[in-house]
Amino acid sequence: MSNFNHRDTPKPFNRLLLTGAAGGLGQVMRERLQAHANVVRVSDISAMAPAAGDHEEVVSCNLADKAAVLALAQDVDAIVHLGGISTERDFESILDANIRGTFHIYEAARKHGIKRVVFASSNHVTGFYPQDEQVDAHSPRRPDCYYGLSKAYGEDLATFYFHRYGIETVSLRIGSSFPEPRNVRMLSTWLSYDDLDHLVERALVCEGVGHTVVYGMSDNRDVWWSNRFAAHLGFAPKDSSERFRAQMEALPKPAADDRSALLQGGAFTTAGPFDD
Ligand code: NAI
Ligand code: 15L
Repeated sequence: MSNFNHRDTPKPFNRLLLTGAAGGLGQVMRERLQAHANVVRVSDISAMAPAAGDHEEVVSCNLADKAAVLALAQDVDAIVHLGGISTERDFESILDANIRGTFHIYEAARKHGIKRVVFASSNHVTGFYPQDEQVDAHSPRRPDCYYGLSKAYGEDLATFYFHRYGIETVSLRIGSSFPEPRNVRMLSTWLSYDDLDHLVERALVCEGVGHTVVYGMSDNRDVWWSNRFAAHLGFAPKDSSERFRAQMEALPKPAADDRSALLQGGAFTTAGPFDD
């Protein structure tokens, strides 16, 4: 009988940093990144499960704290940056967690000589396009909220840090990554966890990515986004939202004058304002 198991296979990274590890996608990727690194350093501002053995390091960190993020990224080979506020909020909250936080990640990468970042951007960078228009990585951005603006800024940081310092990034404009779609919109935007895992793996190991922007969606029937400028990643999603169609189409329909039902960003396009 063979003694082979996946821990005997050489891994592409010694140590990976995962931010946002307590979140929905962070919990998924915390487990799945084990396949790519000897050690995964998992971090969040929120409480996390303790380290599972000697192949994990758990570090509590507020992304808004520059010195803490610098220490967090010590001895790391690549960063999967999922941490931050993941929905629309008041600008000041977004400023600290997402705008300052992502800046701190890139500064830490620069100072420690880390050459690859996988950045969880969002479809809300282009959320103000109508649902009947197809967009791609070269389409002018139309952020649909402060949250979408913060992701657009994160993508600009990625471009700057590549041209100035040679740090490569794949920005994942994730659609809707949940166990299942939750509404009709998500029949177009859904990204299964298996396809997310595959996308993150491609984003980590594919060579010569510069700054590549890719939409994170499964092989859904009716999609709004083209990945023609990200073909070099070799991202080939296998799941499809189609098996949920009947269930989603049976849900109550939005009102005919509901503008958010016509726009790609859905409800994010009408969120706020927060301080009137
Ligand atoms: P989530 O909200 O479940 O997880 C985000 C994590 O970031 C949380 O655990 C939170 O505690 C942490 N965080 C927030 N502020 C922080 C701070 N100042 N310092 C340190 N940690 C902080 O979000 P989810 O769904 O897991 O998304 C992960 C990433 O992917 C986010 O950046 C989100 O914007 C992005 N994304 C997710 C999509 C989805 O469908 N799940 C779609 C598009 C983008
Ligand atoms: C996002 O960017 C959010 O983080 C996530 O919670 C979903 O709402 C998703 O977009 C979406 O557009 O469905």
